[in-house]
Amino acid sequence: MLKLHGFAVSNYYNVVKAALLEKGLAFEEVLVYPSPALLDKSPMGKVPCLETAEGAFSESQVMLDYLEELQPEPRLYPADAFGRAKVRELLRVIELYLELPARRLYPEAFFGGQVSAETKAEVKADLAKGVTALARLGKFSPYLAGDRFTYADIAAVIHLPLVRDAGRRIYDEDVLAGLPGLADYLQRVRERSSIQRVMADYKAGLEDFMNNRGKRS
Ligand SMILES: N[C@@H](CCC(=O)N[C@@H](CS)C(=O)NCC(=O)O)C(=O)O
Repeated sequence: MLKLHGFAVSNYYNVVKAALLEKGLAFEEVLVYPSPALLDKSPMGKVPCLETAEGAFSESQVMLDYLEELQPEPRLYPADAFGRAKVRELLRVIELYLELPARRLYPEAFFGGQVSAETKAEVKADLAKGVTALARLGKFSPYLAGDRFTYADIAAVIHLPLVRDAGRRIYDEDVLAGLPGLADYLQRVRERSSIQRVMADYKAGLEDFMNNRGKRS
């Protein structure tokens, strides 16, 4: 059986977990936090990593591709090559130009640390560019890539609220305001049972994550 290593508060872990649930694949969750002990399964020591009968690998977007090949139905990429490229483009934009810049704010936004004024200014400019890119690409009608639910929606519903929350805490403003209709869109996608389950597990895992954070680092 597939084993998903990571923890329920990790947004990248949750993207893959929602994909496994959408695919209806059996999987086991292995609770681990990022650490050098993971290096044999995940070369950066990051989570998630996915363990298969043939071995383990890392990187959530690679896992999404793998799951689509392993179990083509229900399809979470469009059937045509161009449609798939457009969904992958959305996945990259969300990760590289929204989640990764926002991640630089997380130490102060969520963990009681401090982020310099310079970093805050850089991130704000980067996020503005990322939002413009996503506004150009995203259809939000009713789904991010158009009329079908895809992996892009899983990434959006999990990563974007985190980006927005970090922005609110640091700048006291909605950094995603340039994405019209986002609130309704997120509400629509959150109705899916896969996302409900991931959100419930997130809430249940949050206390343990915060309580043990000091002990881990
Ligand atoms: N590009 C990676 C990002 C994974 C990632 O950043 N995971 C975080 C947890 S949400 C992590 O392991 N952080 C620990 C670290 O950066 O060392 C993916 O898509 O899987």
